[in-house]
Amino acid sequence: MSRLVLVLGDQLSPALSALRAADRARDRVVMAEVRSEASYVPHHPKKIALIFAAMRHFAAELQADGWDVAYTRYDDPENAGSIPAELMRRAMETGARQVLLTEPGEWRLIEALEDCPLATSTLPDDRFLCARPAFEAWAEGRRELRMEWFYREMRRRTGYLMKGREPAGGKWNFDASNRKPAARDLLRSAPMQFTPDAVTEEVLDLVAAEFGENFGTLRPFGFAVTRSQARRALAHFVRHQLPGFGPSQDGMLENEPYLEHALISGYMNIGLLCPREVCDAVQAAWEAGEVPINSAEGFIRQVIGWREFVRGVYFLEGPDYPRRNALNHRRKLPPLYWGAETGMNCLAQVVAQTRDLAYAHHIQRLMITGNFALLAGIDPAEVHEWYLSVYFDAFEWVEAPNTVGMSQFADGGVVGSKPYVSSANYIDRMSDYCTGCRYDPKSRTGEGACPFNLLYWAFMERHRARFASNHRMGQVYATWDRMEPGHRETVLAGAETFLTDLSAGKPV
Ligand code: FAD
Ligand code: DLZ
Ligand code: SF4
Repeated sequence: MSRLVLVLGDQLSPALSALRAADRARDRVVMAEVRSEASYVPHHPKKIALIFAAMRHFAAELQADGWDVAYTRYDDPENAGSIPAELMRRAMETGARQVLLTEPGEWRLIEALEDCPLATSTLPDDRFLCARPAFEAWAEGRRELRMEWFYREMRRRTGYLMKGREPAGGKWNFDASNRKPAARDLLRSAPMQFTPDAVTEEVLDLVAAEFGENFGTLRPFGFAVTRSQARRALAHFVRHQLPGFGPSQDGMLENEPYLEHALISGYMNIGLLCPREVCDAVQAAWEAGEVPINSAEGFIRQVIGWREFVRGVYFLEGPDYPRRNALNHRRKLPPLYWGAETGMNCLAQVVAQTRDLAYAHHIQRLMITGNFALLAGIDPAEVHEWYLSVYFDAFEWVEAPNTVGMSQFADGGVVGSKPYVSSANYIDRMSDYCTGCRYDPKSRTGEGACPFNLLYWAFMERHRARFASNHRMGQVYATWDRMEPGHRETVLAGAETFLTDLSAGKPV
């Protein structure tokens, strides 16, 4: 009897394990645009359009390749509304009793499929460079999981940027030559964008009609929606942007959303590109002398290090991970995250960019929106839902460890050994946001004092019991304790007033 082969919206890879294990002559591929997936959070319209358009193109490619594909469109009157219900409907149609699938990237869907009355055969998702059991073996018996050690192991295992057993260039990490503020450059190349074809235009009309109320601007839409487009975007990045990636990767400039960033996370996360081919392209460019080691290493670390590490943590820590709240933060996410007006220019810029592009680069996510949420004590579950909604690359396996762990320290230190917080000083150094702001990044008291300065010290004081003994934070407490008691009280009172206003919905 034939089987059903499930292909999810983030599994659009011809070499997917479920497709490799299936029989093209007898089995039936099932793909479905469904309400349950499109509305478990209010996804950005561009994200939904990317997924639906890429699904439709991928289904057509499979059909051209001889597969029998049962594809359900969102507006199909027969649409059963969820992945398990669609599988049941297709099983009734064909008489199939067995479903072949590649493990989904989210506990929610793994559990929903476990409850499905059909017999499922689940294969590992081997598009990743570190299989789940390999990560578990690496983590076994370690007191702390630190990305740096995992990364070195991955360099050795994959051979990327290695000279025998030693790292190329003599160092594992070239951050000392990176981490520079970004400079304006009129000749800077942007990521490649694509004109929507008729298939994508039809999806855009559907998304405008069904999800037009969600936060985010749908048009113009320029994402790659096929593997061949995504490969062109990768080649463009390696040639034109990667050489400068290292030095500017932590910089932020107004109206320069991408700088030298690749804009390929979404393509990797839905399967249009696989991380191995991305790293192979970077390695080849470095070997050909087209890319300096600090840029090649900075980029490879994100892909074989952070990307694989956070996935390992997500599955190791279990389904409750996204709901953790180690610092007991309870404040509601303020409306400014959904575009309400704010005088804080850095937040206004990053939120507007997020609304328009469904994209912000790592430091914007970590040190602007994430930093503010942590300092202001926002409930990490609300922060998590926001990040899962608004970015084109957001899937829980990667978003939750970055948000709940790295950014909000709500996992109590699984992903990072100390919270990523900063006062305005860091933002002023790494961006030009402060120049156009009504607040003063140098000031801690008085009317124009930058809220980051007030909240930074209030955060430190609030969590003294937890962080004062952290050897990487001792210096911060020593600086705070050296300040005049009267000055400290003024700063803390200013923070309190600011937070009261924020919670009361007053414009800040
Ligand atoms: P580049 O800066 O060009 O980096 C290259 C690639 O490295 C990325 O494409 C990505 O695949 C990988 N990468 C870099 N940093 C990370 C990281 N910390 N974790 C995993 N992969 C990484 N990334 C997502 O893919 N999905 C998310 O939902 C997501 N949520 C995040 C939430 C927060 C709070 C933070 C701080 C980071 C988050 N990241 C997420 C990581 C990172 O911000 C994005 O991967 C990156 O901005 C994607 O843009 P890019 O392709 O231009 O990346
Ligand atoms: C994110 C998403 C959306 C918006 N829509 C669909 C869909 O209609 N059909 C589908 O198969 N997948 C979709 N996805 C991706 C899934 O949510 C994703 O597979 C799970 O979150 C597991 O990572
Ligand atoms: Fe952001 Fe403060 Fe700088 Fe304004 S002054 S842009 S609020 S860091």
